[in-house]
Amino acid sequence: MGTGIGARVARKEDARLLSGQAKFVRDLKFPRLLEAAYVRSPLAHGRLKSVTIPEKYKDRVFTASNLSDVLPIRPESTLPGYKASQQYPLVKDKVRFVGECIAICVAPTRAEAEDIAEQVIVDIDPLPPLVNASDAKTRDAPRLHDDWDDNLFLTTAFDGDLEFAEKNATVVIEREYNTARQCMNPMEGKGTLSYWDDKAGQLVVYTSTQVPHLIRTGIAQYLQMDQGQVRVIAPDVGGGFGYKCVLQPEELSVSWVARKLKRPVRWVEDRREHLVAGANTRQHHYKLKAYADDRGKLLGIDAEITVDIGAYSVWPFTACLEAAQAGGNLPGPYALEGYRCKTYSVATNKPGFTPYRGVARPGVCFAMELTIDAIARAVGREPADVRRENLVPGSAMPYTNVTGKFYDSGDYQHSVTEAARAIGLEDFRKRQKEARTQGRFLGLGFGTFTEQSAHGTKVFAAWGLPLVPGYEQAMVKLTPSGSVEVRSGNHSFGQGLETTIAQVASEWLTVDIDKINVLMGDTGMTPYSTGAYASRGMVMAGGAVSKAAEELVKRIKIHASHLLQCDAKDVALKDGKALSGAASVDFADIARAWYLRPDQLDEDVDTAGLEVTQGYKPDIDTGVFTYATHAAIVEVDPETGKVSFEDYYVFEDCGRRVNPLILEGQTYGGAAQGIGTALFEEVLYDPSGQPLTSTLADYILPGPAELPHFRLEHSETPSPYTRHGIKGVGEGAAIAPGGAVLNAINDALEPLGVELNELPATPHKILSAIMDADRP
Ligand code: MCN
Ligand code: SMO
Repeated sequence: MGTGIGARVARKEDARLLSGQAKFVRDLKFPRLLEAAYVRSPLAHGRLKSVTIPEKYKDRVFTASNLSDVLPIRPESTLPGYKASQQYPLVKDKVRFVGECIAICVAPTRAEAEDIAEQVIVDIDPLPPLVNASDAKTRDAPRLHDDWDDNLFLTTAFDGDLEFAEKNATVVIEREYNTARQCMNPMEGKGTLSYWDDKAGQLVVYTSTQVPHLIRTGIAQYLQMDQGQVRVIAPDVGGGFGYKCVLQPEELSVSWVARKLKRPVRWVEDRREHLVAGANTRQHHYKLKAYADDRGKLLGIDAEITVDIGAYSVWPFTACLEAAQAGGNLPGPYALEGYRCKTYSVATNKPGFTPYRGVARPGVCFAMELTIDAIARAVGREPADVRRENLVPGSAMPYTNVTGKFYDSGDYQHSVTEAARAIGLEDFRKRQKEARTQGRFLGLGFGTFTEQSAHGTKVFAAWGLPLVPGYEQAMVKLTPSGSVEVRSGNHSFGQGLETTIAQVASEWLTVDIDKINVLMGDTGMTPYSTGAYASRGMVMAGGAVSKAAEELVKRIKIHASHLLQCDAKDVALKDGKALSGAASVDFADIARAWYLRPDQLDEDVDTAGLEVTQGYKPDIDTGVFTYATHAAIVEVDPETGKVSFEDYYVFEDCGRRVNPLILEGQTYGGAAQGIGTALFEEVLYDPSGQPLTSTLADYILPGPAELPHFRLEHSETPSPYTRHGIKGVGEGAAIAPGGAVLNAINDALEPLGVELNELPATPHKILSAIMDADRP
């Protein structure tokens, strides 16, 4: 195996990331660099009447009137009934959330730029703010977008048949569920540095992004430039989580000023800017009715999902992605026949919704998993059993579910069995009983989900997004000194792709990953890729590297056969050498012959060379499905509302694992974020739309002390449809904790008659629920 697929090797990138050698946007040094600060809207909703700039700063401050040649960001969707929003990178006429950019100010230092920003006076006529989706949805609510006839980006309906369920159900569960608005808080905030390169005739944009090639398209489109005039480089990126897979308005205004002034300009988001203007994800409301028989077998679900989108659609993923995914994924891993679902994507005076690790599924998994437990309580059975009996059985794979999802492989029921075993279900029930007699409240909760990954063209098209392809290209080459170089237009921003695509190349080329140089994230020197999101990087970029490396192996063998005087089919590769019997040549010899000593090769040499670019797409267009069950044991303190973890176990299957060590990190990190979603994180607004959580003292992230010791096991069911049987997994672990942890809390507090149906379960909410339940 060496350092190939399946090897548990440390990450290549850690040498620089852990020693302070990494270069983030903030670390770049350029002569004559100007730093940018923004004048941001102090109000949630209003008409911008004027922006007054002190005379001496006229050439340092730019507003929408300067950027008149920049088109507004107007993400398009092909979904019927979708309404597009228009977002000018600097507000032109109407502010729609607190923190929206009104003017960009530049100076040699950020502090000076901020001082200038403070002296710019904005005059805004306030309009009534729409802070809640439920208010914004009403007929007579004021309009956020003047040319719309309501505040709905989109409504969708899935009209399945519930007749059988309604007739035969002995148990009907009705619930409302809420998930909170969140921000993603990558360690490194967003940041962009742009300059005009006269020699190349290009605008060069360094930006902290997951999707460099997409950002080039976006910048060219909205600045009305040819794509050949734009080069986007993603340097080291300190986490993305979805926040960095969309075009940010700042990327446009910084680039415009850099081109205008012919000077490098940089903006680096600070934490307050992130918490205010990046407060943009996960806020769902569910109204759900579930039908089941007396054993808890699900017969049907009737759901209404409202997503509080905020003011604008993001480019390119639009306001539609969340609701389209929510409606399609609510049935999740369950074999459900009757399904009806309506979704509403509502415009409100908050920042626009961005995909966040798991996209919609943390919400739907929460709603579904709490419903399963509510059914189990209603029929008096063990939730693990009810869950298992409702899951798609392994014998039914591949399985097409009620919303048309094609589950390619796996055994979902087995994941519950394993989780129940590992968490010690039977023993726990005894301990729980005993603890109750001592006034202690222990609870156990499960969360099971599927994670669609590496979706194909068709899947994105069905979500209204035809510009996202289900394929990818990569280049693999031998350099003149015989070392291996991999080039991918995808990017590595914490999830480890830099190492794992090297492992894929290592698998074919038998060269240690330390000797494989991986170049990523620069549109100027990599094949086109839409980037890493939707857990597509490993399958897509890994698949493309695999195909290119396979072809390179063929070519290496042909050239080696000339040097070894044998038939190409008798050449084998081992440890970076080509062997034929006892004779061998190094890759260095082969590369030298090709690049520097062509006289050593045959006259009819194959001119295809030692640089290979290949494209790849999985054998199906519907994505491949990873799955997992999370199990949590908690203790709830009824006096303080504090939740502590006794145990947390994850059983996961993401097909063939490329790097088990990285996967552990992915799972622990994702689950930590999910526990933030479950217990702590919540963006709050006052009735005028002012954010109340604009520092990390108000917006609570979990730290090591709040997290459990995670235990993790994998099974490996290779996907029959991808190279090496790999499935994507980067988002997965963030999906289940909301459901698993709240089920555990509700299990713990059952004797008090408490059932919490809202995220996050803060101590305050837990105490209020206990008090409400106590009330006679
Ligand atoms: N992997 C593996 N074997 C597999 C599948 C994946 O070893 N069978 C490993 C690979 O190291 C790969 C990583 O897991 O680099 C994630 O792979 P994949 O599921 O293909 O996801 P992407 O490369 O497309 O990464 C994006 C994904 C998403 S969508 C979010 S959101 C997220 C996530 O990854 N953001 C992250 N994980 C993150 N991890 C960190 N540290 N930072 C982020 O911003
Ligand atoms: S939210 Mo991940 O970048 O798909």
